[in-house]
Order: sequence, then structure tokens, then C-alpha cells
Amino acid sequence: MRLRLAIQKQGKLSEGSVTLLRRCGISFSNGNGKLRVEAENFPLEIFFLRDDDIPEYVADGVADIGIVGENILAEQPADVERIEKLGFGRCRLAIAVPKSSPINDPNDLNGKRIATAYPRILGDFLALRDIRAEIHTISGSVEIAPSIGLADAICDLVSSGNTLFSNGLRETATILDSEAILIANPCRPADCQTILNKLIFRIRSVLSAGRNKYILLNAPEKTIPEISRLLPGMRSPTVVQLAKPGWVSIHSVIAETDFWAVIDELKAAGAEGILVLAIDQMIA
Ligand code: PRT
Ligand code: ZN
Repeated sequence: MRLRLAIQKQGKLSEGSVTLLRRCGISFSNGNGKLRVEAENFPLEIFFLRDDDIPEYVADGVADIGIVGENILAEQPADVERIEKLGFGRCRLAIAVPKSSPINDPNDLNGKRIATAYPRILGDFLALRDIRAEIHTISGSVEIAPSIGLADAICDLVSSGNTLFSNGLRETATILDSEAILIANPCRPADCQTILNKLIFRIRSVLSAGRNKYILLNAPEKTIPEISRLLPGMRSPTVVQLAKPGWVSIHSVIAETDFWAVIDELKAAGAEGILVLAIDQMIA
């Protein structure tokens, strides 16, 4: 029995998907343009597909689980269960207009033409606000639609914003935030679920490691209570005696987002020689 996972063959989600699996300790070869491979050390079979096809393959049970952008799921709803957001492939679906356009707000889109590959999400967005615009569905190179006179605005995925900028466009509204997500067929047999649970456990350890840092510092012994308050860690920090009398080394784990907020307080409390290291896996 192998769990069948569908990932994008080539594109913006492929590298992130492969890297996540490898960081979960799963080895497989993904060369030679293969369509499917069996993992060497985990009961997983990987299918390499076009991203748009993944929700349907999972809903139909051709694959048990898949990795896909939330934008695809929102545009083509399928009977799949959303299991876990994966923290990569982040982008937003945004409305953009030529720099010199008088359109500044979604309400200015009344009576305008908007080119997009996401007619459903855009249609819902406009309907909710009672905005009547003409949607032109095109599948690629949406960003050139205004310059060739096809549309007054576009609705497209944006990550860095470079594509909009180099096409003389500016964003006026975000209509959806998206990232890669793990989805599953809702009726999974029990043995399938057992393997999926193992995979989810590994994925969560990797994601949680990515959000945290390992921190080590030296400090006078008398500062242990104050520094432990600032760095509570998973249970409490580890305190190791230094060779220099009266000094200790304190080790802990801290959320990356909290680190810069406590650094000044740590220094004020007497911490020095602070090292911050990446964590590979974090098992709570
Ligand atoms: O062949 P296949 O159908 O599998 O691939 P595709 O060409 O349809 O999809 P692909 O690889 O472009 O995107 C796959 C998924 O990656 C999307 O469904 C999103 O969930 C996610 N993603 C993340 C993005 C981007 N970031 C992104 N920037 N998808 C597309 N883009 C486009 C964007 O529309 C723009 O045209 O990349 C271009 C560059 O973006 P900037 O803002 O960084 O310049
Ligand atoms: Zn696609």
C-alpha cells in the first residue's frame, strides 16, 4: 500500500513541493521527466502533473492527496479536504491597471473590461460589491491585455510585483491571498490515513522548525530568571555552566517573528555572544 501524492510537474510550486518532501526525509528521483516515481524510504508514490489538474485527480481518487495553490481550489472548487497550509508558493490575486489609468478603486471598474484567468473568483468578487464589469477570460500573458487594447484592467497572480511593474501596471486591490496547500480525497481508507498521519506529522515538524530559531547566549548566572522569562523555549531553557565562574550558557528556541522583539531586552539583561541557528526539525 502506497499513498499517492500529486504535485506540480514543472512550475512555481514544483521546487517547493519537492523540497518539502525531501526535508521530511523522503528520498525519490525526480529526473528524466518521469510522470510517477515511488519514494525509496516512505510508502509514497508521487505523480507529477499540471497544477490545474491536481484537484480533480484528488477528488476522483486517482491520487489520494495533492499539493496545489489555494487560488486553483478557489477557482475550480473540487470535492477535496483541505489538510494543511504549506507556507510556500505565496502570492495574491490582484486587480491591476495601467499606471496612468483613472481607476483607483474596485468601484471604478463599473462598465470596464477586465482580463483574467480567474473568471470565477473575480466574478464573485464583483457580484458581492454589485460592480458590473465585462470579464474577458484568457489563459496566459494576462499582463499584456491592457497594452494591446483588450482590457482596461487585469486580475492576475502577483508575488514580487515585478511582472506588473515591467508591464507598466499598478495594483489597485487584492482579492485573494494564496499559498500552497495539502489536499486529500475525503473518503480515504484507514491504511491510507495511517500513512497520511505520518506524513502530516513530518510536515508539521518541518514547518514548525522553519518558523523557529535555536538561540544560544552567554550571561552572568544571576540573570537566569530574567533570561528564562524572555526565552521560555519549549519547556524551559537549557542552562550550562561556563568554565568562567559565575557565567552560564543559555540555550532555547524562539519564534523567528519574536526574535527581534526580545533581542534588546536580552542584551539589557546582560546576554552576550548571542548565536541564532536554523532548526531542521522540531518535534513538540
Ligand atoms: O503547467 P502548469 O499548469 O502546471 O503551471 P502554470 O503555468 O499554470 O502555473 P505556475 O507554475 O505559473 O503557478 C503554479 C502556482 O504557483 C499558482 O497556481 C500559484 O498558486 C503559485 N504562484 C506563486 C504563482 C506565483 N507565485 C506567481 N508569481 N503563480 C503564478 N505567478 C505568476 C504571476 O501571475 C506573474 O505572471 O508569475 C508571474 C511573476 O510574478 P511576479 O509578481 O513575481 O513578477
Ligand atoms: Zn496551470
